[in-house]
Amino acid sequence: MPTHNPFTNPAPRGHLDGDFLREEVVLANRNHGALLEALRHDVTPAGLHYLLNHFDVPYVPDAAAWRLAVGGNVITPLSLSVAQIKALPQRTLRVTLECAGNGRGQVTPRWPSMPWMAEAVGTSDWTGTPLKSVLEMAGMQPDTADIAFTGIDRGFDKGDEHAYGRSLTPGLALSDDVLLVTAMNGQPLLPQHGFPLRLIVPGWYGMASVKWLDRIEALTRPYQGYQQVKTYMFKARPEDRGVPITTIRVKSLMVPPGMPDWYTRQRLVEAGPVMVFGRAWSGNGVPIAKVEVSVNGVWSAARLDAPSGRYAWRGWTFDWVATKGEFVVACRAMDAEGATQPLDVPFDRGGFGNNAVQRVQVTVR
Ligand SMILES: Nc1nc2c(c(=O)[nH]1)N[C@H]1C(S)=C(S)[C@@H](COP(=O)(O)O)O[C@H]1N2
Ligand SMILES: [Mo]
Repeated sequence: MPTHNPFTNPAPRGHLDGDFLREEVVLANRNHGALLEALRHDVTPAGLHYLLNHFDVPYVPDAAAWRLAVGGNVITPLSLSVAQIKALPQRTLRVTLECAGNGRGQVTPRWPSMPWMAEAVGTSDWTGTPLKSVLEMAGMQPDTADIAFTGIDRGFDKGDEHAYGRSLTPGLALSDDVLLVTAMNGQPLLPQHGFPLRLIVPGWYGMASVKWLDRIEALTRPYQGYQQVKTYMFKARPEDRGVPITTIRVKSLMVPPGMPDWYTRQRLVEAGPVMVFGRAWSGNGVPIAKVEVSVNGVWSAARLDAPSGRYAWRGWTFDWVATKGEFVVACRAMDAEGATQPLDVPFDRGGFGNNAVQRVQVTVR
């Protein structure tokens, strides 16, 4: 292990309002969001999918040399090439990924980190091998309590040096739908999305879907990696122990109607019939039950498109007859368990899980 750590005493960082810091702007340039108009695509073209990379995107010139180690509390430790993993039965699942920090930039006061507004979401057809097949090949010892997944990307956060890693309980890891993925929308993974191998955990916020995966380790105790226990916790107060962030909260977004002003992104719509289009999704495979649209505070039901997969967002449309004036258009989804989006931004210290309704200011002429 390296001994020298220049970041053990990081510069103090605190909540703030107003102007974005230089550090936030740098993160926003590295980690782009989806363009909201791209919500139109059932499957987000890979180049329009949002990105969240904590450290650097690894350079992997030779995928044939990649090995996934499966070890720890297993009966048979494995070292598998990508070709060996792909030779096992494959599945494709349409999955909506959303970053747990999506909407952080709208929380007040705001935690300085990746300052997402609303755009950290996308849907892909992910192709891979069920994780279960590989875990069964290795054989989990019966006292396995947790399974850790580590990528090759490495760096520091709050003075803690680590490779990006997360864990799943054996129950979830052995479910049919968690995949070891090699392709996104029928193409090899792009470098920034985890080439050559990543995990996809459908129904969970994106942090669980570890990219550049090179090690799986069965543990007899809960995993204590930085990204598992030091962040991705809901906290209202600094002294809170925190509630681990898991599955995606119900949410909807619309394609902002009309045309934008380049700088302010304010919208202009011509009077007359306007079709408002959007998407709605929830976590853990829970279906969307209802979407409503509000025009200046009056809510009406939107029409839902047919579902396109248990873990995929659902399209919706709303016919608005726009008349001259100033309007705030908002949308709100409810899932089949009755969870609905809050009207106000929920406070969380790290700015996680903001699923408040989206509001778009529109001028009709
Ligand atoms: N190895 C590794 N995996 C990772 C991350 C990372 O920084 N390193 N970021 C996670 C987070 S927070 C999210 S939201 C998703 C984003 O996936 P995408 O960039 O392919 O959209 O990847 C997750 N997997
Ligand atoms: Mo994320």
